[in-house]
Amino acid sequence: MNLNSTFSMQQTMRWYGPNDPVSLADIRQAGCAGIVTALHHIPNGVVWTVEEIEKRKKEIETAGMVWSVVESVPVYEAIKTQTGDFAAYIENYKQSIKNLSACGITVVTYNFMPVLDWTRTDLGYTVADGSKALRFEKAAFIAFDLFMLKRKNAAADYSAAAIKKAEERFAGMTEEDKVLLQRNIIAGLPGSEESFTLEKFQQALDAYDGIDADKLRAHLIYFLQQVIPVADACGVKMVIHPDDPPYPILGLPRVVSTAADIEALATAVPSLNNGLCFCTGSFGVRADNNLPAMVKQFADRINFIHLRSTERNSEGDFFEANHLEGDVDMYAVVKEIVGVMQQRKIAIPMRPDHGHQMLDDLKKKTNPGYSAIGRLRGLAELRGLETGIIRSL
Ligand code: DNO
Repeated sequence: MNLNSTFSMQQTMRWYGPNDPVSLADIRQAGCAGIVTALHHIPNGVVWTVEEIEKRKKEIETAGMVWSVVESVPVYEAIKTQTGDFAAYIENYKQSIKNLSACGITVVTYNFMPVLDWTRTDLGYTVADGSKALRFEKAAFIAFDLFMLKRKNAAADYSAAAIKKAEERFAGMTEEDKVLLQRNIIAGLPGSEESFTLEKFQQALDAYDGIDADKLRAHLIYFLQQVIPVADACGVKMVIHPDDPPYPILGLPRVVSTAADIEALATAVPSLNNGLCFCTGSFGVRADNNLPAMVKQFADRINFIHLRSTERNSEGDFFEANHLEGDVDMYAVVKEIVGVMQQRKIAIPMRPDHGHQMLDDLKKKTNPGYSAIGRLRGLAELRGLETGIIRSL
């Protein structure tokens, strides 16, 4: 097999901009050709100007890489609830897409999760080897919902056994544990672009009164009907990131969790620029998501890949495992992706998603999930896996 004629994933890492403790130079040394970033300093809903985009792009290029993917242009909450000035926010969104395209940046990630982006209860869960991982512990999450947020009718969402477990969990928490739990859930993980106090959080939840999954899906489809024609006209691939975790939380609907969800979006807005960010860590939390089959099913729409694994238990908890361990069959997924890239004759950008805090990084202040060394380990393993698959074609 002539390796020059094969397509392999474009290796990238997420970079949070000039304040990220991991520098562009670090990412380059990890072997990356591309950067995944956003203009985090621009408030949600405000247009990204060509000037600001160009400035960031130059910084990346000066460091010897390219700005491969935007993650994310956030979707303003009013667009999800279809309230207030939402039409104006959609116009702003279109303008940002046009401006990105004018600067040659053509893959844009977004999500449609109400209120919260990705959610974890524990940002420093020590695994067997001493490194630290991110974790979602159901009992702690339910304890937050029932006894800290005290959401109305929340108890109706959980089984008696789950409530009992949450009660016990809560009784064992110190005040410090409670503060930390609340902070982990609502103070905003990196990239989520939102941060709340308990009171503001309840108000944000209230904005979804009367919005069930069907309604939220209709709002998402409306958004796509507005934005995808613009993406078509300026050659931008929009990629939606799945829900994390991939099921409804805190009484909020979530509609990007399964193959059926993605299929519904593709049917409603068939353009291939209505694409998918294939995140194995998010989809992989559900045992009923067959990841290699999903890669096959959405082969034409996957234009960005997050590779990460999680390990579930029977209680509904999960933690972020090493990239080649846990419940995701990474070999099967990457093999399928390699096949898709040969068929489509393109290199799809991929980033090692999250990583354990380990070695020297244990002594440093790092963005949860986005420390240098853990991601470097993940990337190195994934690179080796892909090389082995390609060599054996
Ligand atoms: C977490 C990320 C998400 C993702 C957004 C995309 O690590 O994968 O925050 O960037 O959901 O809009």
